Amino acid sequence: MTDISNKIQAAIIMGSQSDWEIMKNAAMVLEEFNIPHEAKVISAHRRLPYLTQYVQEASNRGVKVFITGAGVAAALPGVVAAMTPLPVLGVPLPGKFLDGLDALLSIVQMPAGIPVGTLAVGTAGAKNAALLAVSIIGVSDPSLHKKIADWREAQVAKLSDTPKD
Ligand code: RP5
Repeated sequence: MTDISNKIQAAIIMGSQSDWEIMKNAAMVLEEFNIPHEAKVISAHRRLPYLTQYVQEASNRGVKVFITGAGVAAALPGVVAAMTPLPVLGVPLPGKFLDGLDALLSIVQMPAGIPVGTLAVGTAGAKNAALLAVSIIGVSDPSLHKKIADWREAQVAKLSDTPKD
């Protein structure tokens, strides 16, 4: 996926290639807002040393927010949050048996002290994680802040109060 420059502002990490179908929705939103970003598949339980190295290096490259997605036991978001004081957003992904309730509880129930900002299960969560990342980056970027405000207004402008078939 996109690696616009070596200096990224948002990093998407997912636990498995099988997560990409949903997590690419986060990447699409970041692209819409022209946020330099990249996406990586790095499992916390399969490749912990590489995950540690990547989070450190991404922080040194100027990343401002991590978007993490994982299914089932879903340790990845909490592990990333343990490695950095930067904001970490977590997207629970549906697995084969519990439709993502397992991942939701794994990610949302972080003990006090190491937070993960947990979004909805699945595609809505992936999109909202990226929108929240844009808002976070926009706190120190007035033009981006205005862009997301305008984007929201445009969303509302599309609404109709007349039901259609
Ligand atoms: C998690 O296990 C991943 O985030 C993925 O959602 C789930 C299944 O992974 P695979 O067995 O498809 O690689 O760690």
